[in-house]
Amino acid sequence: MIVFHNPLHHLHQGRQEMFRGRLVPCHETAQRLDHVLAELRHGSFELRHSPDDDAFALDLNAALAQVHTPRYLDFIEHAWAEWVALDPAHAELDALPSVWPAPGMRRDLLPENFSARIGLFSFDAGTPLTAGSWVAARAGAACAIAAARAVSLGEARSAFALSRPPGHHAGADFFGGYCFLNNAALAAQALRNSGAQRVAVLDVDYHHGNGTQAIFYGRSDVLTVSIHGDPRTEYPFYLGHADERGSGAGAGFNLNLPLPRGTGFARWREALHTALDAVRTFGADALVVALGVDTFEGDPISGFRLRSDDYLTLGQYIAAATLPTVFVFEGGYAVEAVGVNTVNVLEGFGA
Ligand code: Q9C
Ligand code: ZN
Repeated sequence: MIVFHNPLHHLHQGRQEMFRGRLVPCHETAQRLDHVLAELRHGSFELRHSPDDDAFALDLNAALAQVHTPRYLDFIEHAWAEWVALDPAHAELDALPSVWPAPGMRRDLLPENFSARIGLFSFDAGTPLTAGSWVAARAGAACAIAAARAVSLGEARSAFALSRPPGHHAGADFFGGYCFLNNAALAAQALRNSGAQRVAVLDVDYHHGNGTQAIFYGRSDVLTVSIHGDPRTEYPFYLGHADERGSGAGAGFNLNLPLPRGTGFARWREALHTALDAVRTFGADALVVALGVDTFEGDPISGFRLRSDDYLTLGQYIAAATLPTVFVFEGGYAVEAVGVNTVNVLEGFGA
């Protein structure tokens, strides 16, 4: 398996996230990725950097514009400079939103005020925007696209985009849930661009992939399937229910499999079986796996009870779909276990 890892990921280092009235240290840390990389070096993986040549950069801009809106991309790219220009003291602080448009308020007009704009383009106060967020997220998007292209070209049956910040909560024009650019959606679109007629995205992160769902909700060429903590009690709360099946041309092309907090592997793997049945029925030519390992029993912010060995089985199940597969790294916050758990999925999958 080819692994594209993001050498610039450490440029995104959030300091604090808002949680229950306090600013607490960020769960989404650079160490997470370092642990996965260290674990990969023990196995038989071909490690490559995200591409960064000029030709790829032009291509990357076009690819980003297929998934995200121009005004959102423009905002994220320049947000840090604007934030520091407001007050030099901001250089020592992360930018966090604190005001959002409620339904019925205007989203079409771009406010001049920075706080108003960062709220317009986000949905929580847990995702700090830092000096290096844009550069890190962009290099991560490059990993996802390069992984999709390698698989499309038949260089390998599977590839892994190992990057952070993660992506599946980011929508066409918003960030949140530690995510800025939707890497899984970018990989799926890249597979479509390279000739796959039907692409399935299977999201196994603990949290519902609201951004990915929203991006493809009206489309029949990309099936989105997510297994996750029930949004009645679990983040991101406002999306991820079983009755969300897609709209318009996309009706029938979204499947949510919410499970209660406390779910163990016996029940979780039944949901995986259902999810893979849907992928098979859809007739996917290629698969993207949004690979979060925050389903682990030791995860500090999540509620499922998967064990390290279960991730080998998870990988075997996914391999049984026999599809060209792009894995994209998402959540997983039990820092000491995130490497073993992630690499177990890849090893269970095989080449
Ligand atoms: N104190 C991903 O796994 N905050 N994002 C939950 C925890 C948001 C998770 C509150 C969790 C987002 C990619
Ligand atoms: Zn998650």
